[in-house]
Amino acid sequence: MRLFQKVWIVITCILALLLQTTSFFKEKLNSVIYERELYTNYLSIIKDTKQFHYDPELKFRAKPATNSYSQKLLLDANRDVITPGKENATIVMLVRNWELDQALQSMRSLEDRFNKKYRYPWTFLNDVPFDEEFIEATTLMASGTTEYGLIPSEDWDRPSWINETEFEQSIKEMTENKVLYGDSKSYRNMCRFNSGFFFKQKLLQKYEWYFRVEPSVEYYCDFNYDPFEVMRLNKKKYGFIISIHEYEETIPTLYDTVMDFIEENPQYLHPNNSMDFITDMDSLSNMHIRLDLSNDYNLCHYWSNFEIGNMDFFRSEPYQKFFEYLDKKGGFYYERWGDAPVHTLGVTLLMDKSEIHYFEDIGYFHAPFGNCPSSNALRLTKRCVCDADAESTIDIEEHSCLPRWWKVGGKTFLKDKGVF
Ligand SMILES: Nc1nc2c(ncn2[C@@H]2O[C@H](COP(=O)(O)OP(=O)(O)OP(=O)(O)O)[C@@H](O)[C@H]2O)c(=O)[nH]1
Ligand SMILES: [Mg+2]
Repeated sequence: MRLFQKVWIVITCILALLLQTTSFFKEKLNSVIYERELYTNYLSIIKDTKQFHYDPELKFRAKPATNSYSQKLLLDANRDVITPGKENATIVMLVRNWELDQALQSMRSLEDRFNKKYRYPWTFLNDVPFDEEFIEATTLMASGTTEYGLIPSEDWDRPSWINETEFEQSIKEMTENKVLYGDSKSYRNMCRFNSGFFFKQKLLQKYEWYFRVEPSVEYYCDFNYDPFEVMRLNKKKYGFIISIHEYEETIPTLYDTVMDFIEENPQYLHPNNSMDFITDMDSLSNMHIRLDLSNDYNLCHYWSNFEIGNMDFFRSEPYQKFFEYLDKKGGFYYERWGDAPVHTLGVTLLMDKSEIHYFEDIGYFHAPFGNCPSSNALRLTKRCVCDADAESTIDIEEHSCLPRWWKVGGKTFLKDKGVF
């Protein structure tokens, strides 16, 4: 190759390189200019907004007939700030290994909506040992620490005083009658465990407060506060979201057994109990279902798949005696007593009515029902993703006992106590 050819190739290469570098810098410059423009635009929008005195508090200010939970908006100015929760509390999930995906789904939802800012510890309970896969995935999903407890057989399995023939007969009859979970032996263990043993587990001894979570549930809204702290500050001991009617065929003798207990132990009946909530039979505007009931119990119960509560109540003498009495009657096995009506009857009769709290503002779904805050202001400020008018939103549907709770417990919210 001649010299001038070589020089020509070198010059061409340099020119190509220069051209490429220039267009690279030009692109860079353009994008900087574009970003600058966006920023200037953004500033001018903010400035305009200020000129119009935009004030979300004014826009959403409480209306005379509001049922909003709080006078102040629960806007979260420090959405990403972590201030670890200071309450003596844990989030509890009773769960099976094969429910890992569903457990992770619930965890992700609760972490995003609440716990990632507080990092409360999670406690997982199981009647068989958790496997490695479950432990690894849930540990990584949790923002707080995690602990895994194996439930002792005496807290889970059918006790020795249960008559096997009578038990098998009940299973057979309930299966024939297509009673929900009537054919399941393990479901009965689970209900008995949740009624009288979860708060006795070794891992839970160090805690006062618990937040019960089930697999496959969803939390529709940001919490924007620590519910454990709110419960403590307001002297609450039991918090619920959904209240519905129980299937009567699962608890034919539960109410009468509870009444026998109260008759024999009148000292345990709280003077300010909420008996009216479970015996009120008035027809309310939302009640179109006919309840052919065999006793005074209207079947209303707090749906226990969501609970935020104080375990000291369940550990107290009145509840302990109450549970032991029920347990000895065997209805967890001869019938199919659920932990929801058992907790409800205990809370209703043994707890001060003022210590029960309805969490109106926590959006929640456990198939097939949910709660979506009815206040538009709440839904917006708490970034809810739910439809307050959906069929699954149970609060004023006919199956819901909430209007009865409002009637008995009063339709008052924390704002009335000046907490927020
Ligand atoms: N470890 C363990 N957990 C159980 C068992 N049965 C149920 N659970 C858990 O107990 C809770 C309640 O059980 P679910 O099956 O959700 O009962 P449910 O809420 O009445 O009914 P669905 O949610 O409609 O199925 C859930 O957290 C389950 O994961 C069991 O045999 N072993
Ligand atoms: Mg469930």
